[in-house]
Amino acid sequence: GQIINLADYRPTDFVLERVDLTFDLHPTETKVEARLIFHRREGVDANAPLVLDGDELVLSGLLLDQSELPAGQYDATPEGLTVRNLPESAPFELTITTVINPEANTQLMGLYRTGGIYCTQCEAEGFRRITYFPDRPDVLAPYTVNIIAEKEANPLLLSNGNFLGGAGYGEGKHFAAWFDPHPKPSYLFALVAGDLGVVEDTFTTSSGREVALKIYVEHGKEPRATYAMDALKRSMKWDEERFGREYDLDIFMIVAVSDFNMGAMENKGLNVFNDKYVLADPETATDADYANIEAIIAHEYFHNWTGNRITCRDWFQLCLKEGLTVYRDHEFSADQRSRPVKRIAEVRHLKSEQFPEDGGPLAHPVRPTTYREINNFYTTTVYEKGSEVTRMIATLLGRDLFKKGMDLYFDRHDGQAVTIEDFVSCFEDVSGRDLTQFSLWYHQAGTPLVTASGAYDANAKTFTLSLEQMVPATPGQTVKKPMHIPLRLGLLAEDGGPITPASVTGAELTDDVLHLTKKAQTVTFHGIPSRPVLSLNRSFSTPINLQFSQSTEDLALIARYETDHFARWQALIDLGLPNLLQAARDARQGADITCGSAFTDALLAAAADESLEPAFRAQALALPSESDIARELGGNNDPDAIHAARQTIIKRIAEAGKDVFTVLYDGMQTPGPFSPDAASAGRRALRNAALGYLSQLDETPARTKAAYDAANNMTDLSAALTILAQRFPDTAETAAALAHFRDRFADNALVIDKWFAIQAAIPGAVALERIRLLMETPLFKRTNPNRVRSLIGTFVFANPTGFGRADGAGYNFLADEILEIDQRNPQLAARILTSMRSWRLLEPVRADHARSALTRIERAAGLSTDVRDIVERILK
Ligand code: BAL
Ligand code: ZN
Repeated sequence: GQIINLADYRPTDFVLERVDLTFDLHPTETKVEARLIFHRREGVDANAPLVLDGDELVLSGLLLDQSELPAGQYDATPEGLTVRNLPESAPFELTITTVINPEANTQLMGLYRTGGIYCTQCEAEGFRRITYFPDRPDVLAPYTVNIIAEKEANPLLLSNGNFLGGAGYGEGKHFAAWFDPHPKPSYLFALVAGDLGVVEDTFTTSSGREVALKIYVEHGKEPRATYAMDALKRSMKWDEERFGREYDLDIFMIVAVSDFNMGAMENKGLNVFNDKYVLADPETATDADYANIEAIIAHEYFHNWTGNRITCRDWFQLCLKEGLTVYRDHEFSADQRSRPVKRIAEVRHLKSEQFPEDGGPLAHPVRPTTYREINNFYTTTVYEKGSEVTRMIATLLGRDLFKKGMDLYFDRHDGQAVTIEDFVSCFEDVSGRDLTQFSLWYHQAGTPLVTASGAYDANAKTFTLSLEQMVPATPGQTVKKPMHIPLRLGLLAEDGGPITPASVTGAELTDDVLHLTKKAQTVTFHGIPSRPVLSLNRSFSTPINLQFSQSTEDLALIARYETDHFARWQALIDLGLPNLLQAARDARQGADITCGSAFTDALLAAAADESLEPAFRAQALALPSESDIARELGGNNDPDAIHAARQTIIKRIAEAGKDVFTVLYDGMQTPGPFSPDAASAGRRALRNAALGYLSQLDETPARTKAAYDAANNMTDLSAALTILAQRFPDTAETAAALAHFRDRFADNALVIDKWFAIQAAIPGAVALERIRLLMETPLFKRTNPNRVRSLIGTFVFANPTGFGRADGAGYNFLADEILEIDQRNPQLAARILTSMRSWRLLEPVRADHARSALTRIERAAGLSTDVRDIVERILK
């Protein structure tokens, strides 16, 4: 794996006009014939050869305009095909034959087999594992695909675009032909063949065209695909209404498969999904599963315009489609559900996953300029921070101009492969605003730190806000420039009502958006009748760390009266976090742990406040995780001390809130048949949060076991089982519930994933032994990425005391597993290894163990580029 640099980008020497593929499918010997029509790009040297990408390929035939080539005219290796002496300007046809082995493809990139069906994954560079090809996103062409396969085993033959026709093919085979008229890059190619059940529906677009909708799942699972179908139809409608985007083929298909590296893939007209994000029914799916399905169905569908119709010029531009499409799916979910609750969940995720990435050795800009393995850049920075940057453009421009800018983007670039600069220009052109400084959000890595302080002058009736920004150094970027930071804010009077300043000097303020553009800036609000309480970074308008000392009284006031409910939640976190941090420091020193009553009072008031949505109250009751606390502590971290501290504070909250939690647990029932709607989900979340606190006061598992026995849906069942496992791990009741759960759902892989994950998260040093035993059970399947993620992934990402035990055994286990998984599936191994990204924040003894384990991985023979790239960056 050599390093690829953005600065080296240049277009291909040859233009690809058309692609005609024929697959003769066979589990171990699939023949692929690719007929590619090229012409030399104008101005390109007449001697320049055609160079195509390959990965583990063997060439078994090559024709130029239907004639054999002399051996000297080409070179083929597993990694590439070079053809010389090609026509100077006339188009020519290259016919390339390769034979590939789908059964042996354990990387799950290219064409592979899962659950007896053929399926593909080509993003980012999987197509080159199928045939030699200019496998890069700026090479767009229409595709015709012919699929030949044994009819009985593969009644279904699918590819992108519209169905052309099919027929028998003799010897028990049949064939089907598909044509995709929309020029596309190879990463959007897909093929699926096999025997699957289907859920069908139709959607009539705004201009009156009828689109056939099909979701393919394993036979017998059709009833579990109806929610996904509903989400798809809502997505199609929403994209028409909100962004004016209509679907453009006669058919839209989704195929659910059980072995998949990613969540899902937006192949043109033929999305392939990890079945985890398609299948749901009340008995087997949690409310979180339903919400994820809705979001990911929408996300992949929205890619049809942001990604497929307009794609990326090169992989450095990945955020062009991903950041934008995440923003679009966030907006969709916010419209379908509760906007503030959705925003809280997004920010929680951003802070837990992206902030540690941005603050550690894997930090990279949203639009990087260099990479060694593109698979390692499908990160929360590209996706979630990329979405935040898009959101900030919308904040800076306002809703109408943002819409205009998007319209211009769709008009101007439809059918093209473009860059972030092209995207940003559209918003500059519609608004007249210079976004040069703002664009640093794409180019500078690291989470900016904004320090704020305020002073009220009663005589002058002014409130002065001093702001300073600092962008921390990140790998490869030591010197940073000040950014354009849009801070939403509000001023509250002592009674909680809003204060509107007469005027503002020192910064641009548009509506409630303050523009921080300098390293240090002093802003004065005039005409302020009494000391205001400042609510800063409303709705998390900008993804920063904010240092702003506010009194507990001011925070409590915000928590109680802010009209922005996100800000209320943030104030509760800001009240609680200092207690958690101090408790962790005290626990490390062996000192007593205390917790201020201002925090517990405010938290319990919110929990009991019936004017607030239950889902919001549940979010308030969910304290920052142990990893969140570790990140905020920022160094010398001892997972055991953090765990002890957090548990003690949870217990204090439970004691102070016993009555509140009892009322919630008894009263927050969801009567009637199960419904996955957001309001019902919120009630379940709040009731289960109450149960979690009550269990802290219980001496025995009786109450939680009763909740487990009474549960009539997966949300309540898995919540009760989680509480049993966490709070009462070594009891007969927990053992019985775990066994019951396993036996009841033994034939449902997605639920068994939950069974593994719940056990993998049980804290304490004995966790590792539990993991090893679970790996011995017949239910553990190394070949299935979901299973590996549910057991090993949960252990290393979500069990800080078990994984980070003081003797380093957890880190050693990880090293063994990474080396093992890497043999089969490098992408999965590299992803799991990122769990070590914050190892330098550990206290010295653990940090030493972590370094040894990482060094062992680094020195191992035969590492994939994926793992080598991550381990070297983490150790640097
Ligand atoms: N393009 C990879 C999967 C996704 O982000 O939709
Ligand atoms: Zn995406």
